[in-house]
Amino acid sequence: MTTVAGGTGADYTEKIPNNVDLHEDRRLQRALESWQPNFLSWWESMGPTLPTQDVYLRTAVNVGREGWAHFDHVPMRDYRWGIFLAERDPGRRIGFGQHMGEPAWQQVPGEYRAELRRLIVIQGDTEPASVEQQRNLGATAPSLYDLRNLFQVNVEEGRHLWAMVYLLHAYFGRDGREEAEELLHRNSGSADSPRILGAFNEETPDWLSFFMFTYFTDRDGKYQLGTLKESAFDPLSRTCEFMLKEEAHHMMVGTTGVDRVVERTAQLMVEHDSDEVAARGAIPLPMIQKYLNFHYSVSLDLFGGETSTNVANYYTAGLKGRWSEDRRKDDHKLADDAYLVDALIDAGTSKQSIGQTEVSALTGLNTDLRREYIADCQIGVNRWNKILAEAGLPQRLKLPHVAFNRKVGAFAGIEASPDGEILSADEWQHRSGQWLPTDVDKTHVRSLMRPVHERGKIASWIAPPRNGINGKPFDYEYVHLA
Ligand code: BYC
Repeated sequence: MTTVAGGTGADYTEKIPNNVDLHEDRRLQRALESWQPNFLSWWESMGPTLPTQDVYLRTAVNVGREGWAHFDHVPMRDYRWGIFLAERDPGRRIGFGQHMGEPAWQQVPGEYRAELRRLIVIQGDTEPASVEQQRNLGATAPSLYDLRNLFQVNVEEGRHLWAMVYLLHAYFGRDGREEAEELLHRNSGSADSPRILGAFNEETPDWLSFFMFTYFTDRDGKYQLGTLKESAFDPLSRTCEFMLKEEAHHMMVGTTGVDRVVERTAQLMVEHDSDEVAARGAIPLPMIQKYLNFHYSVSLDLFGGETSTNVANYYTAGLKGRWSEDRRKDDHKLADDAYLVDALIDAGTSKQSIGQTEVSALTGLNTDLRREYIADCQIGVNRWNKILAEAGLPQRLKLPHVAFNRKVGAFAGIEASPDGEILSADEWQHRSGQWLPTDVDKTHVRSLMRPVHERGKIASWIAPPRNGINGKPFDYEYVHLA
């Protein structure tokens, strides 16, 4: 059956590709049809600013193991933002919490409605936020390959917004529809109606920030989606499972993006036997370290407090699990377990120190997830250090201490150095410029951001990628500019 929406003449059965039998639910279809133009006008006004004819994009067309994605040059406005849930396992049972062993929920239980809606709204809010943060980057892309990757990330974040909006519309009635509208009204960095989580109100003004963001902040997305994939609410679980597939590309953009910046810097350092690469059009290692410090610490905040009753309740109720829940060798209820979390010991006294304290395992679950994330972040740092080692350089990059530059959780009230030394406000004021990007650093990085929109060419501050996209060479015409 083909449904044609009044007025626009758009064929929505075609326009909203889906594997949820949308055409069988006219009420839902109409609700999403009326949200779609609002989404498109948000995309026009808050999405990528660089005018393009078309972009070589991957579009999700199915969820199967083979051939879920289709590559083609498409005008971005015509990208087919679809609704895809991983296939349903009819026998799926809840894997943790007080409902463990019961069949997964196909509807939202009344008693958990508010919490589930809140989790979905927070997740949904981050997706358009990142598109807003990245909207001006096209104008300074270091190559057509990078430009295409930026746009790929952007359209997929748009699709992830669709995924959450589908859940809100399909399962939360009128307040779900209202929340879906609000997702388009809040804006990154807005004074009146900012995005919900801190990191999504920061600027992404240059490509080093973009690569750090896709490495560190998108990786929070990977871990949060990983916990929501465990959810007892099956539609949420299935949508997150499929989102994780797309997320892998965003991780790749971040990891290889930073690889290539480090590689270029290392090349010039070796070539000129000097650390002073700024004048040679590259980004000095200490500056890379400062950007890393900033994006990592801001992303650590996205895991919430070291101890949290919210997360304990989410877990017990079955709404949000742990990373790799099924591989954990415990009772998956944790009611009697304890866990060591990072903490400020003797806070507010002269003996104040950074250490650990034992709490109930349930309230420590944000720390548990943060630690999984930190271990994963370290893998990237090891990669970058391998590039430096292979270039014969002694310098190394490093993740700062978990207490460094935190605005949320146990360390929000103190200042700590990247080595975990507690500092007075004065010392912090005096020394933070050694660890976080200063105006001088930002000005240098921005000065390098001159667009290279010519096929096969690349900016001075970054090495070309080792591989192109979908088997295409680096000098492929990934984007046709308008
Ligand atoms: N900024 O109990 P607490 C992604 C609030 S990224 C501002 O310690 P909880 C993506 C918190 O809401 C993944 N506020 O923490 C990446 C609470 O407020 P109320 C996004 C913050 O609730 C790149 C209060 O502080 N998905 O997908 O256990 C590109 C006390 O919180 C922040 C999710 O996050 C902050 N950083 O955990 C595109 C999953 N942190 O209740 C996409 C859904 C905490 O006092 N969200 N607060 O009003 C959650 O699971 C949890 O809400 C959080 C916080 C992990 C965010």
